[in-house]
Amino acid sequence: MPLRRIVPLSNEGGAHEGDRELRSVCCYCGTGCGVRVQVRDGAVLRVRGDEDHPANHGKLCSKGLALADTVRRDGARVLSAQWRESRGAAHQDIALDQALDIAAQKLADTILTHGPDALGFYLSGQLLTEDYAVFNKLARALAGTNNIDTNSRLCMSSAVSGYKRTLGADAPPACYDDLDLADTVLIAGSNMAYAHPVLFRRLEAARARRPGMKVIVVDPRRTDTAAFADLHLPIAPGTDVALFHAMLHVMVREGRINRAYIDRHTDGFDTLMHTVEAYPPTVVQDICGVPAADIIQAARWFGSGGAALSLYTMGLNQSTQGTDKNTALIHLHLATGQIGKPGAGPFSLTGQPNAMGGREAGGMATLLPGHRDPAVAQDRAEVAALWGVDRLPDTPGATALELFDAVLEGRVKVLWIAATNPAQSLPDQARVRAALEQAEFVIVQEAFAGTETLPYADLVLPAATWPEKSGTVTNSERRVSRVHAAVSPPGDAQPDWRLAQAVAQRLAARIAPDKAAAFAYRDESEVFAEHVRTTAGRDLDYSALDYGILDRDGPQQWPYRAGQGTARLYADGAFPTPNGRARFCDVRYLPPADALTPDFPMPLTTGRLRDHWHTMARTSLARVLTQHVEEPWLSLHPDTLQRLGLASGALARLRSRRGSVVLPVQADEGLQRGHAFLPMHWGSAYMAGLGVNALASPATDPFSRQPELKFSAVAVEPAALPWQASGWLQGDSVALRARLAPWLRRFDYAVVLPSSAGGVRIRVAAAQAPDNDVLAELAQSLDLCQADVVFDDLAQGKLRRVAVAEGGLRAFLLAGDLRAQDALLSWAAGGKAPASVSALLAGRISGPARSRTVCACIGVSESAILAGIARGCDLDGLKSTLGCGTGCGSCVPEVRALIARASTRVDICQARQPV
Ligand SMILES: Nc1nc2c(c(=O)[nH]1)N[C@H]1C(S)=C(S)[C@@H](COP(=O)(O)OP(=O)(O)OC[C@H]3O[C@@H](n4cnc5c(=O)[nH]c(N)nc54)[C@H](O)[C@@H]3O)O[C@H]1N2
Ligand SMILES: Nc1nc2c(c(=O)[nH]1)N[C@H]1C(S)=C(S)[C@@H](COP(=O)(O)OP(=O)(O)OC[C@H]3O[C@@H](n4cnc5c(=O)[nH]c(N)nc54)[C@H](O)[C@@H]3O)O[C@H]1N2
Ligand code: SF4
Ligand SMILES: [Mo]
Repeated sequence: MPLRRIVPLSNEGGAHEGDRELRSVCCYCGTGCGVRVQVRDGAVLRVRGDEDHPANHGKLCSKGLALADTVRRDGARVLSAQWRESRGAAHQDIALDQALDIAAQKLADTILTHGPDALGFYLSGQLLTEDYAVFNKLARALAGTNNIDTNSRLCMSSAVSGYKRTLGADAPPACYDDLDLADTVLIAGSNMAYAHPVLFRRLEAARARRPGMKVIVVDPRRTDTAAFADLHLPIAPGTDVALFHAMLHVMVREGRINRAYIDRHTDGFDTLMHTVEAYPPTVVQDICGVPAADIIQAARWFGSGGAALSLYTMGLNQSTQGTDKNTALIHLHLATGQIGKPGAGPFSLTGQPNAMGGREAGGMATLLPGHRDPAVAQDRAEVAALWGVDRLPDTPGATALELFDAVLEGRVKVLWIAATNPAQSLPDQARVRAALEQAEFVIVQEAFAGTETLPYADLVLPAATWPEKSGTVTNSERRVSRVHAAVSPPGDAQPDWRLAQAVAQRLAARIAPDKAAAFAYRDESEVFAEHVRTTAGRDLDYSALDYGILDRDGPQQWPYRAGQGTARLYADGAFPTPNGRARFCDVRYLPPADALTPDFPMPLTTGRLRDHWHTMARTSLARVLTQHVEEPWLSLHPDTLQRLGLASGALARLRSRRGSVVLPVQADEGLQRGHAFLPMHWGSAYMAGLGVNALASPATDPFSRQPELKFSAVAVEPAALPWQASGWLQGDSVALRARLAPWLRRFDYAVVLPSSAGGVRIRVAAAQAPDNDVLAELAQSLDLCQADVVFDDLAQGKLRRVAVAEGGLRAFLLAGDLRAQDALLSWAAGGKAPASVSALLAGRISGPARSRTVCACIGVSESAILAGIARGCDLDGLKSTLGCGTGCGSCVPEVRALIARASTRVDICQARQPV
C-alpha cells in the first residue's frame, strides 16, 4: 500500500492551516508500531496510530498514545555539550565543536598511548540503524577495536545465539500475521500484556474470533498474560530447558513428532533423544514444580498438528541458560515441523525498537554487518572491502559486562556510552559504578537530563531523540520502517550518527587522514545505502531497499528481493547452515548461577510494568504514565508477607550477595510463595541506594554472554524504620526532582518521584526522628517554611504542613504522622478538598482513600472498577458504564484479572456457605 511521507491534514478534529502529519514509528518496544505525528508551528501536537502500518493497523498502547507528552525542549533535555575539568568538578556547558574536538583528541591520544583496545563503545538497541552503522565503522574501521557492544547484550543476545545455533542465522522466522493464524500459542518468559501490548491485543482478538485457539503461558508469576492463558505453567524460575525437554519427551512418546521433517531437514535428533529420555514429565514435575499432567497437556496442544507458534522474551533470554532455553524451545518446532508455515514458528519478540537493526548492522562485539562474524577472517575481509579499508581488527571485542570488567582491570581506559543508562540497567551496580569511577574518560551521549549515568561523564554529548531523528528501524518481524524527524532537535542536540560522524572525521584527521572520506556522508540516506550493501547476498539481504521505496511502498520485511519482502522464512525447509539442515543440540538443564542458601533463600526476579519504560528517562515525563504504578515496591505472596511479619505497605530490606535496597512490600497472589519480584525501572535517580540492580546477578550465559537478570538469590526482612515523612509539591517534576535528589543520599529509605498528581513526591524513613533542623530543611525544600496550615509537634518529631494556592493544594509535608497522606494526595490529584484541613492534620477526620489508576486513557481507578464488579458488571458492563478499556485497551488484561480475582473470592465465600 502506498505510504506518503507527509500528509496534509484535513480540517477535521481541530487541524489548522499549516499543520503537518508525518509517519514514523513508536520509539519504545520492538513491536514497532507505526505512528502519525501531528506537528504545528514546529511542535508536536498529537501522536496517533498509523492505520496503514502493518505492525499495528492504527492501534497504540498506553505508552505510544502518551508520546506527545514526552516531547520536551527544556531542562528535561540535555541541551548542550558539557565538560568537567576534573572528577569532582561541576559540569560546564561548552560549544559542541569544542566537545567534539575534546572527544577526538582523547580517543587519538588513547589509541596512540595504549592501543585501540583501550577504547570501549557501549551503545543501545534504541539507536537507529544509521546510528549503529556509523558507530560501528568508527570503532572497527577507524579506531581499530572490536570493543563495541550494546545493551542488547542484556536483552536479545541469547535469542541471537539460539537462532544461530539451531537454524544457522539470526532471523525470527515468523511474522505478526501468524498471531491470527496459530492454533496453539506457547508464550514463554514473556509478559506480552505489559511489554508488547499491541501484539497482545491482536492475540486477544484472534482467540475471540477462533475460540479453539489454545494459549499456554510459561512464567513463574501469574502475570496478566498468564491470566489470559488456557494453561499457565508456573515453573520454578530457570527450569525452562527441563520443561521443553519434557514436552518433547511426551511428543515423541505419543507419536506427535514429524519424523519425515526431522529426517529431511535436520541433524542431531537422535543424539538429543538420548538426553531427552531422561526428562519424562514425572521427573520434570519435580524440577519445574508443575504437575506432570499439565506438562503432558502442553505437549499435546503443541503437538496437535495444528499450527504452533511460540512467543518468547526475557524469561528465556536473561538466564545463564539463555541460549539453551532458546535452543530447547526451537527443538519443539523442528521436531514437529512447525516452522516456515502460516501460524507457526519460534518467534522471539524483540525488546527494544531497533535491537533487530543493531543485529543487522553488526553493532555488537560478536557481530559484523550483514550477519557476519568478526571471528571469521573471510567475513572481516568482506566488511573491510565494503567499508573501503585494508583490514578490520581480529582481537575479540569485549561484550557489555566484559567492557566494564576491562575498565576495572585497567585495559579499557575510555568508555563512550550512547543511548543507554548502564548506571541503572546493568547488574551488580556496585561494580559498574566502580568501573565508571575508575575509567580514565567517560563520554555519555544522552538526550534526557538526570539519568544515573550522566554524573559519571567527563564529557556529555547532547543527543537528538525521537521525534527529532530520521532513519530506519527493524521490528520483531524483520520489518524495516522509516522513522521521520517531525521537529528539529532542541539546543545543540544532534542525531547520534551525526555526533559519531563528527568525532570520526576529527579522529581521522589526527590518526588516519586517508580514512576521513569514509565518513563523508551528507545525510542519513547515504549511511543507509552503505549499510544495505553489507546485506547483499546474505540471508537478510535487503540491499535493494532505499528510503524512496520505504516511503513509497511502506515498511518491508527482509529478505527483500525483486521488489518483494518475505513474510516467513524456511518455508522450503532449507536452513542457512553449511549443509542446509537445521540442528538439534544436545543441551541439558542446569540451575541458575546464584545459589539459594539459608542466608539467601529467596529467588528474586525482575521485569517490566505496563506504563514505564526501562530507566524511565522518557516515560517519567508523561504524567498519565505515572498513574498506573507510581512508586517502586517489592512484591511477595501474601502468605510470605505473613511469614515474614510484614504488612502490605511496610518497609522491607532486600539483600543479595551484592547489595541491598529498602522498599515497601506489596501482596501479589500471582507470585509463588517464597518468591520475590521487583520492577526493573527505578534506579538511584529515584530511590536511595543503587536501585534495583544493586541486587542483580552478573553471572552470564557462556554462549551469549547475557546476564541472568531474571534470577538472584535474596533475603528479605522487615526494615525497622518507623519514623517516616511524606511530601508533595506542585510544579515541573523534572526541576523538582533535581532539587529534592540530595535527600536520596540521606536516608536508608527514600524515594523522589514524579507524582501521578503532577509535581513531585518525596518519601523518606529512618530509625528515629531526625533533628529539628533536618525537619526544617525538609520543609524548606518543599517551600513549606511558610504554610497555610501548620500542625507541628517537634518534640515528637512530628511536622504537618499544608500550603494551598488558588483553592487547590500547592504542597504538603507530613513527618512522623502520615495519617493524612492519602487524603492530601487525592486532593493534590484534583479530588475533593478535605472538610477541614486542620482537623485532617490533627487526625480528627479522615479523607477519602486513594486508588490506583488502572485505565490510563479514560482515567478509571481500581476502586471504581471493583465497585463496578461488586455491582455485577462483567468486562463489557465495565466498559460501557465506566469506559475503562475502551481507549487503547492496554488495561483490559488487568480489568479481566480483577474480575477473575473477585469471582474466586465470591466462589470461596459461596463454597463456605452451609448447604
Ligand atoms: N512497558 C514496557 N514494555 C517494554 C519494555 C519496558 O521497559 N516497558 N521494554 C522492552 C524491552 S527492551 C524488552 S527486552 C521487553 C521484555 O519483555 P518481557 O520479557 O515480556 O518482560 P519482563 O517483564 O522483563 O519479563 C517477562 C517475564 O519473564 C518471567 N520470568 C522470570 N524468570 C523466568 C524463567 O525462568 N522462565 C520463564 N519462562 N519466565 C521467567 C517474569 O516473571 C516476567 O513476567 O519488553 C519491551 N517492552
Ligand atoms: N534487573 C533488570 N535489569 C535489566 C533488565 C531486566 O529485565 N531486569 N532488562 C535489561 C534490558 S532487556 C534492557 S533492553 C536494558 C535497558 O536499559 P537501558 O538501555 O539502560 O534503558 P533506557 O532507560 O531505555 O536507556 C536509554 C537511555 O538513552 C537515552 N536516550 C533516549 N533516546 C536517545 C537517543 O535518541 N539518543 C541518545 N544518545 N540517547 C537517548 C534515554 O534518556 C536513556 O537514558 O535494561 C536491562 N536491565
Ligand atoms: S506496543 Fe506500545 S510501546 Fe510498543 S511500539 Fe506499539 S505503541 Fe509503542
Ligand atoms: Mo530489552
